Amino acid sequence: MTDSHSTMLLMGAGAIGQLVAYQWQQANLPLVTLPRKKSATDSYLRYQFRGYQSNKIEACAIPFADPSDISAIHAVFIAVKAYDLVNVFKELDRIELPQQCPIICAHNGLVDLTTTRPCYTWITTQGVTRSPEVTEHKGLGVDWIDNDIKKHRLLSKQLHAAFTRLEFDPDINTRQWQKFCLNCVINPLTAVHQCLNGELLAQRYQQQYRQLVIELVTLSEALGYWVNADELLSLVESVCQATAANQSSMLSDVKAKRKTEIEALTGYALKKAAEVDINMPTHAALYQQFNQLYLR
Ligand code: KPL
Repeated sequence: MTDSHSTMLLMGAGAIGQLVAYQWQQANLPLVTLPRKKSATDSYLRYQFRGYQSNKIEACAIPFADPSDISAIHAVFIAVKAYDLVNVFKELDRIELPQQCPIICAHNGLVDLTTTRPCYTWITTQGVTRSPEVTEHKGLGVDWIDNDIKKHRLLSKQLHAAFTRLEFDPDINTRQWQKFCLNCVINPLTAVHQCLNGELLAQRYQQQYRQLVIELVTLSEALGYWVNADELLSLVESVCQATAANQSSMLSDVKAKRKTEIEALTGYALKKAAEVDINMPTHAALYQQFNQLYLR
């Protein structure tokens, strides 16, 4: 599947970015990335990766793109936090990436993007953990991508080859909204209570997460998404069970003193609620509590 225009540009090499890079490179597909700092001396971004249930850690490397590589790039995979998206799009303009190049966006949460570039949503339930030493694929999940990506024939073939559990979803917006609702419950709650995902199922948190679910269902209806309260509740509970020993990405960000995705989750839900004149008191209280604890 080699072609002079078959290279993927990866923007964001955090846990999900490295998982994507690892799988793409395992399928022998060409990948480049951009250095985070202009002063990078190495010509590769290096990372250590342990594949799912593998007993070996592999030393992996993604070459940095040089100006002559730009014309070979036929797709971009963006795996940065929601608040960094604007900067990534500026960077794509700066390197003069052609406007028609398809962009896959895999961020948690929602932002109202203003780009005119063709963007395709990617949703994942893969469990990946990252420490300074190694990134590990710990939980085998599923990936979904917007079915419309199929119009890019070569890219679709590459995606099939690299991601064995990838599904092409004709209704990706609904799936993205459901994932958003799920993250709006689990992420801020685990962050303010400083608990693992599984611990949220304790009796003392039940009333709070049920209330968060009910308010999200009201918002969903007002925005035209079909979300059923019982289904969302059982989705929250099953994800807490399946990822019981995991720290949510937001709790990890809080603990590492990194910027969090609270604005792309609770902040976005409250913004949309205000637009359609709906009250979300439990989310508003959680947002306030979160900001009192962590806003710097
Ligand atoms: O996506 C997640 C996250 O941590 O961001 C969940 C589903 C909550 C799993 O940890």
